[in-house]
Amino acid sequence: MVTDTSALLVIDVQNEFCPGGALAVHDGGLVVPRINALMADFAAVILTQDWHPANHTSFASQHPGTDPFSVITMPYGPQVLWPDHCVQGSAGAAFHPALDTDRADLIVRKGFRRQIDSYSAFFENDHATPTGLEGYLRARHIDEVVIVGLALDFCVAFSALDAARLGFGVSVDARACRAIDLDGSLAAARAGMRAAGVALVGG
Ligand code: VGL
Ligand code: ZN
Repeated sequence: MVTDTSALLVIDVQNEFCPGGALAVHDGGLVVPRINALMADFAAVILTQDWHPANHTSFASQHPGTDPFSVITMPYGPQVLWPDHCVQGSAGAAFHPALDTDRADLIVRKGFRRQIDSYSAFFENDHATPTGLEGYLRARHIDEVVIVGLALDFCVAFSALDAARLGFGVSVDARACRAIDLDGSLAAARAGMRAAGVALVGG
């Protein structure tokens, strides 16, 4: 449901997650027209941007002998090692050229600390270090978020779980999301979101 106190949260619709990017999500770019159309229905539109230093510890390239998509243990828990992606200021880190960024009230950058990854728009991967988005939403009296973007089974799901934990009403419009689907991660993300009370719309 869309009300004065609803925000649209658009997760990581960046070139890197679209065909041609280093961490391309199948059909990633297809979410853009739907997301642009949804923006008109919301009191607030917030974009997130994955934004890593070139030597970010989530990159397999920083751990000699490891392969992309393997998992290591970091002080804050398990961490998937990714191909280098969304390096600050790079073309891959830019928003998809067709995304209507003019409509955004706020852009949240995340993953900028070398030693910790940040999938969620609310907290880094220690589930404790805040990005500041919660305070922004509360200051604007937002109590409900609709989440869309890339990737459904990582940054969208982590954001949805955190939003639910913080007490926001949360829905995810799966028609405006696409997944990486690494080793069953999509099924696990869907189950986790449902268990947390997230409304999964359109699939
Ligand atoms: C993402 C992996 C690494 C995402 C970001 O946006 O889902 N996934 N960094
Ligand atoms: Zn990343």
